[in-house]
Amino acid sequence: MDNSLLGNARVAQIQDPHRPQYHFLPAKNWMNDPNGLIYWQGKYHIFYQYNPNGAFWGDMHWGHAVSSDLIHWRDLPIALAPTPNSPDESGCFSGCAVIHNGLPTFIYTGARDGHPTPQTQCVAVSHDNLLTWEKSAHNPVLAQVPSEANQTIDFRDPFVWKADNGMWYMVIASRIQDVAGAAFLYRSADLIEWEYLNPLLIGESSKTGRTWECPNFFQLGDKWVLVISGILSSESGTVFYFVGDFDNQRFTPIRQGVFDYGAMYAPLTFVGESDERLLVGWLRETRSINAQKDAGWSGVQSIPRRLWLDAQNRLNMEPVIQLDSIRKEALSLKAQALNDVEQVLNIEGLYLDIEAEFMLGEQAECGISVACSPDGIERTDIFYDAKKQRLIIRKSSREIAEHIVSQTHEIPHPLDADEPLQLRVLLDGSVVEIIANQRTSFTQRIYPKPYEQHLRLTGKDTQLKRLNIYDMPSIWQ
Ligand code: DQQ
Repeated sequence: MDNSLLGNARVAQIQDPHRPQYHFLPAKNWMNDPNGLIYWQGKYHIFYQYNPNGAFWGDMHWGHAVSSDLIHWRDLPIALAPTPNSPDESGCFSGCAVIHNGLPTFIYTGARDGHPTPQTQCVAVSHDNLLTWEKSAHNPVLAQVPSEANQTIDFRDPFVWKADNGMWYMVIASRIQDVAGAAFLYRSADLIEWEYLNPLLIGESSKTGRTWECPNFFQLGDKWVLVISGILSSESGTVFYFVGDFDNQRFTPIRQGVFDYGAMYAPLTFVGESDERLLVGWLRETRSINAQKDAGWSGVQSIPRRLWLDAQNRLNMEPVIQLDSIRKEALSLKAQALNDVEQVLNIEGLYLDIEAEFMLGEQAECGISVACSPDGIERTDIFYDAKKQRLIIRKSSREIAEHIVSQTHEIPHPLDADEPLQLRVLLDGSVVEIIANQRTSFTQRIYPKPYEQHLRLTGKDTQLKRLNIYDMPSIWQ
């Protein structure tokens, strides 16, 4: 067991302005998907895909940290490591945690390169408060991909829940060869013997990806929600959600949407202390592999978000309220008209929580720009165009070249009649989590230079209702 994470000195981050200071990431090396999230005996546990050998993907272990408040984390020893000559000899891939017979239990994917079924489902149990994990002698508990998949390669990331009838249910992400990404539904009494039921959902390849990963399936109110991560190309993947009805083991979506249009991937949901549905997602790096290796770290987890459905069955979200307790108010602007203004705000920094609300005229264009260089040329704009009903995220930077390169994303964000635009922006070094009206999410990664960062406020045909900006401390001090 690698104990190097214990008592780590999380000091180096101060010298690295791109390293987030209030989002969770390990002291060093590579992290991707959140795994096995669970609230257990008064504590939140996060496990995560972790490579102990460096800041690059490979040799997947499960890292582990614990928290009382979902904000401050304490590192614990690695929880799962590949076992030679076993179903997970090439890696312990993603999975979830449940409590079975009173014991914390992982259901995860074992990877075995070169094997006819290289991805199989495995079980591990903890007898010591989630610190060490004993792999089941029955592993793999599920090896066979349903024949209708017409492939035996992609079959991973089990998500398990207990139904009211006392049975365990599981969805596994996969694909149907030459068709699209798919999620398969299973049932079990003991987490060991699994019965295949039917596809829970089959996507459309051009819209939601040719392979699905990391499914989540859970009830919110009287509806059910499926969240999946869809591989759209070798470079891009997007998190989608479906809302619908679940009867007789069949899921019928009535609405679908994009959960995050940017760098978030492979989120995992779980149930919090007050039975609320929470979600944590991996915020991928968008800089080169060499830059990640040079930094010595790669991958961040989002601030946990609480989920609910609004009256139109749109999936709504907000950062957990616990985040408010570490904020320090830095600037607050009162209501005012914004007519063709771009105002430099009297605040600097890369570690902020921003809340803004705007009433929009028909011609309104408004928003805030973060991480602006003093001359205003390098910047990340988070704007809204009322005519287009779109959020416009534009990054202008020297990240990839000596000259300024701009990247623009336009995201549909229709507002209801008379609905103000609300923006929540969590800026944390290289992380920009943007949530508009608690339902449209875009995660941007930025690696700005130089490091004197300003904020700007822009508005045309707009009434600013409020702008509150908070300084955010390091969670590691
Ligand atoms: N990451 C894991 C897989 C999962 C993928 C491997 C999604 O289990 O499908 O590190 O990012």
